[in-house]
Amino acid sequence: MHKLVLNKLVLNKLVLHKLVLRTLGVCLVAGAIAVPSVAGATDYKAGTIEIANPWARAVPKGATTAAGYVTIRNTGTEVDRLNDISSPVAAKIEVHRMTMDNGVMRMRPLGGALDIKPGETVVLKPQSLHLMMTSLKQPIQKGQPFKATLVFEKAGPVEVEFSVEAVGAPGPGAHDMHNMHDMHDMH
Ligand SMILES: [Cu+2]
Repeated sequence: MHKLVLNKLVLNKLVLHKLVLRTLGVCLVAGAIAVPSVAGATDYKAGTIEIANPWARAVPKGATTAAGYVTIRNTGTEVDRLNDISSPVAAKIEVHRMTMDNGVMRMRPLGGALDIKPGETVVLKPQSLHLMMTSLKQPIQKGQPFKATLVFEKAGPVEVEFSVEAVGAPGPGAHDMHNMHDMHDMH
């Protein structure tokens, strides 16, 4: 019963998401549900910047884009800025923002660097800020982590490893929604 209700919700969101993206002609990201988990944190530290939970969603075969998520905390007293992200898996990675616009979910590049203010924790998560990897150079497959480098204005470059969760996974280490893939193929 619980599962049925959840599946229906997910399906609705997938349909909406795809329709919107198709209409706008922007990049396609695997369907999203908004229940991120904080389990299985892997922490990195550089200067006053702390990075936790880098993870990405696996994408179906042939997909050219994928979304990644990460939590960034600034424990310092000055603003820092995420200036660049790169990874061997994608030609380009940018920060995207997802917003509700008249009841329609849209996403677009942040347009400029991502600021992390003193004492602030910026959470990139499904249906919110995310890392958009485009022109994938290799498949993003469940259980096959990949490396990426986040370059901060003050903290400098930080190499992190992204875990890869199932297609449509709500968060890192969340229980496997084994039927998501089939549902994704339905439309
Ligand atoms: Cu995006």
